[in-house]
Amino acid sequence: MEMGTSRSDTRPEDSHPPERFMPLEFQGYPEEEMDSRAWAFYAEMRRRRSVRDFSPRPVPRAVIEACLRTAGSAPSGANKQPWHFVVVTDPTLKRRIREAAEEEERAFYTRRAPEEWLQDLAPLGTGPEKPFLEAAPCLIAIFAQAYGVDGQGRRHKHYYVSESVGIATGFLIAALHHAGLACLTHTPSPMRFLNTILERPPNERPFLLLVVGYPAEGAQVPRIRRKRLREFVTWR
Ligand code: IYR
Repeated sequence: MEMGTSRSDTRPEDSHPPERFMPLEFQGYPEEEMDSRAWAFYAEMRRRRSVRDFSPRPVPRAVIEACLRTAGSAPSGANKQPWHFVVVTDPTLKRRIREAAEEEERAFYTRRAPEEWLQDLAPLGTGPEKPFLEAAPCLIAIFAQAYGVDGQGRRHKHYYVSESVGIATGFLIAALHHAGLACLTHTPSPMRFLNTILERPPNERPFLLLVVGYPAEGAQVPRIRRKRLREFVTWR
């Protein structure tokens, strides 16, 4: 051993493993500013509406990617991030998705849906025709990974998958709206056809199809009523 180098220099506890914790970067605000920020965010979010009538105007890829980064920042069970997003802009793929979705929707509207469900949908004016799946410039198919698969094909567990993917989807919808895009949460059911068309593996289950773009000129949306705060919140 060289002079001046103590034995402890080489002991494992003195080598520096990567630290597991780091200081939180937290941005706090004075209460008045908290209040105005919270109200400003609400004012922006309450303008969001589900849009079914899209302009063909293409959407900037960089904007979609930034919004997807926001989605990918969502909390998830054991930080497994059990989601995959397929961004579809290819007209042929969009047409195939429309055809497959409309087939399921025809079965839904003519046979599968109970009468009560059809009555609940009537005010929204939906039906089996889904022209927006071709008209909109961008579809984002969101997949939930029931389990993970590593490079060697070994499976590992994912936790709270629906909760995690639901939260990431909420982040994405908020980010798209904030960026100045419109979207529709579309759920053809069943939608396993998305695995075939988009070539996704069996551990991934289609969670939601987001239709993304700009509203068509003069787009109309149903008049809806949102519950008042006291109808959906209880303080104890
Ligand atoms: N998936 C069908 C039916 C539908 C179901 C619900 I719940 C909605 O809020 C809207 C539509 C469709 O997309 O038409």
